[in-house]
Amino acid sequence: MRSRTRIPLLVGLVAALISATLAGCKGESQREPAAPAEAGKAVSSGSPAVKASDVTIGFLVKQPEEPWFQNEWKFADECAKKYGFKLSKMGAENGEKVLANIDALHSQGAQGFIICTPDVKLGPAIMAKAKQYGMKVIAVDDQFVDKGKFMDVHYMGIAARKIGEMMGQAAYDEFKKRNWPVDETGVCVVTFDTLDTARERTDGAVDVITNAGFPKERIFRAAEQKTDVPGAMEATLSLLTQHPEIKRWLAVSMNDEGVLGAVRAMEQRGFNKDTIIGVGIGGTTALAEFDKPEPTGFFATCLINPYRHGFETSEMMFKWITEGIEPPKTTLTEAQVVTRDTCRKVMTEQGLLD
Ligand code: FCA
Repeated sequence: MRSRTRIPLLVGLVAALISATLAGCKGESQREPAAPAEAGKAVSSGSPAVKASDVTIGFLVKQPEEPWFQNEWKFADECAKKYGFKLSKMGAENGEKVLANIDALHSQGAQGFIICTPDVKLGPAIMAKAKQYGMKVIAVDDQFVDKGKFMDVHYMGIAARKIGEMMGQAAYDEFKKRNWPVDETGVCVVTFDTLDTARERTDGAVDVITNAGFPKERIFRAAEQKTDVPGAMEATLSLLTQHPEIKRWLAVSMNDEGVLGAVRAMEQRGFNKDTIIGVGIGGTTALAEFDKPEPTGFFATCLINPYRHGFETSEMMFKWITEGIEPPKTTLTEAQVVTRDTCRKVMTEQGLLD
């Protein structure tokens, strides 16, 4: 009889002791102040403490061959160097690669990743995997979408509509300056409407141009299958075939690659710097064009900032992991119009060139 009552009592005592010890431990680590994050030193992430050198952050991009993304990586590397964490740069050209790379990041012990997804509809699958592994996520450039709505995921992108309007205004101003006859002119809009940030940019440009009084029926959309130079070129060539009556073209798109593809297609059909006004969004791709000995139809670009999208997102992620500082939910970055004459100077001033 006696022994039967004594065993549960003992078990209860031991259990109480264990839970008191555990509570004590938790209390200890919760009281730890957040140490400033410095290379090699232990930093607190609530619990347990994480050394900067134990931090691994992934940076996945949908088009690693595009200069914009190479620059994001370059500035993310600078951030990794400054703080002493490991940066894992990965191409994420399709859904399969994205998911496989998140698995790989998990095996590397990564605590979080930044991603420009190849398809915004992958958002829910990406977040499910991140949750499974306890990883933090920041979406960059292209915002995740679930059932037609933006997801509530930390995001840094460009102020797409505003910058699109800037692009349209720059093209329209140059058209007015050149005194081109409206009835000889057309606007070629290389579109990628399934991506919100792309549609907002080109819609912004079209709105500004039509609001300025340019006839709607002279604005032509060319849908690209892929947001790169060949994709835009293909779309534009078929548009040009359909409209041989147009003698002068304005060209806009979601990025420099879209406009460059349009300009190359127009050149193939005999247009040149005197009959094309191309205005893009980007900077690095435009600069290579501006650096050519002779001007081309690529007239200007809206310079956006890969330092912010690469360095700052990485810094936000690092501080989130090590100090528990949650980044702002949405960060939208701005642009500035530059031309052949000003692009290199402004990029240098902004620290975007080596
Ligand atoms: C998108 C585009 C890139 C760049 C970025 C800010 O992801 O594909 O070219 O414009 O947004």
